[in-house]
Amino acid sequence: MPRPSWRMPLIGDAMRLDPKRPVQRETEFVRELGDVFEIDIVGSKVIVVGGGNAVAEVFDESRFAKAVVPPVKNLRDLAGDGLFTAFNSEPAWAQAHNVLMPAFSQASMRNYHDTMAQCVEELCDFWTGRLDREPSDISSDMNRLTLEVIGRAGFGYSFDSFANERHEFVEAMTRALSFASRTANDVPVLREIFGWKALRQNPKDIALLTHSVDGIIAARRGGKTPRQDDLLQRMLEYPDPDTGELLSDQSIRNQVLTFLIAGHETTAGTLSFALHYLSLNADIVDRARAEIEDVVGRDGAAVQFEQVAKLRYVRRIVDETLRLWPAGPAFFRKARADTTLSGYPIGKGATILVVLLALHRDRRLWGEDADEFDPDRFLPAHVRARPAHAYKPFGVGARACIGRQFALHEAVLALARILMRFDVVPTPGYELSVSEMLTIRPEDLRLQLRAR
Ligand code: MNH
Repeated sequence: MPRPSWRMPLIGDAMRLDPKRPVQRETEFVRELGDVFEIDIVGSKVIVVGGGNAVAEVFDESRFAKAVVPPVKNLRDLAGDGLFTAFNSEPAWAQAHNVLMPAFSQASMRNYHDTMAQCVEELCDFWTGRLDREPSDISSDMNRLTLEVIGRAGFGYSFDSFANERHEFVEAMTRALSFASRTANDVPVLREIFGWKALRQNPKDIALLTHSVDGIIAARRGGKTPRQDDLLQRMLEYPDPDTGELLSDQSIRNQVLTFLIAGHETTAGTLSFALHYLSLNADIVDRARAEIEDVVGRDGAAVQFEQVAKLRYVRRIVDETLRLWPAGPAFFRKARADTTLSGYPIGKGATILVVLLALHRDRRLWGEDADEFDPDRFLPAHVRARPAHAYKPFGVGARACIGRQFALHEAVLALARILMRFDVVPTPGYELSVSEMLTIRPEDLRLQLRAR
């Protein structure tokens, strides 16, 4: 199997990887080394897959499954056996999956729609109050929005994101995520030497996060916050149909932490990238607005639940954004048994990293203009003409994203409303650079919002 050149004793390829932008570095390796190759991070070997038929093989659930390895495994200190970080065999996964799946169906989005719409209005009002100031820090504002949405729609809890400049919960979460992400493919000895401050801070952050979440749960249990038909209520009241058991307190805490982490950074990154492209493409904005006027009307009316599904072009903007910059840019799989991959023999349990960032720009699947932003790639006829494995921003198999409908509904609604209320003006000369912290986001993206 191919591998990067200049591999060193003991530390393997660690020096050739980029701890700050690991997935973007691996994407460069795909260009250099091909669809399948191996990297060695201080003795642990990872097979990297970035395109071609190897991807279709690895997506086959009968031969491969999700692997919980670092950096995802590092998050277990925080979210334990919560849905995202559970090992496939852990009973808490199946139980929580059974209880929560119905709460994430398309129809269930009706329950969250008004809360989502309310949060989007608050974002727009927040921007309106600052129109004369310097351009907005888009990633940070999108984080406010998505955290507020998952907090309120999921658990009836507000972070007061549009009132607070800083929130200790958000800061602790950001540090904890960055800790889990940074310690992924660096050299352990150097981490002890240079990372001592973060090593001491991390347990404190985890304690604060856990404590806050326990507070949210206790408030609902004790009737201090109103009962509403949301994710939290479901976890407190609905037994797993298979076992007849309610989720344990520990499991509910892990799920709440999981949703706060998995449910906000990803959607925020997606919205930020989408606004970046919209700021640069007036023709795409015009087409989106024509559709929005058609579906919603032009009198500034609120977007209704049923209208979101009709905003097909806005949805294609989201789809295309998730192609170029899949918010979760890579995920891990493992071989269920001794097998072969692209003809190479691999052992049972071998770890495989699927690099979506590379797959989603594979010229053989997307053409020579694969780096261009073009929502029409997601016209139904074009989607049908591509193989199913070409596009997997929400992962594959039993462990694929449970929040897909939630994220798509929120993203389409937010973009529609933003385009109704504002012109999105780029900062001249801005060059997109992308930072990674398990998820990806545009770095220092600033846009001017002008009221229409
Ligand atoms: Mn989400 C799993 C991408 C939004 C909750 N999510 C995954 C996986 C990908 C993913 C990829 C699979 C990872 C793996 O195989 O290891 N998720 C996204 C993207 C967005 C997103 C690109 C937004 C855009 N996710 C959301 C939202 C929520 C959420 C919103 C919750 C409200 N995601 C999850 C959970 C899992 C997951 C929970 C783990 C599911 C499981 O393993 O059962």
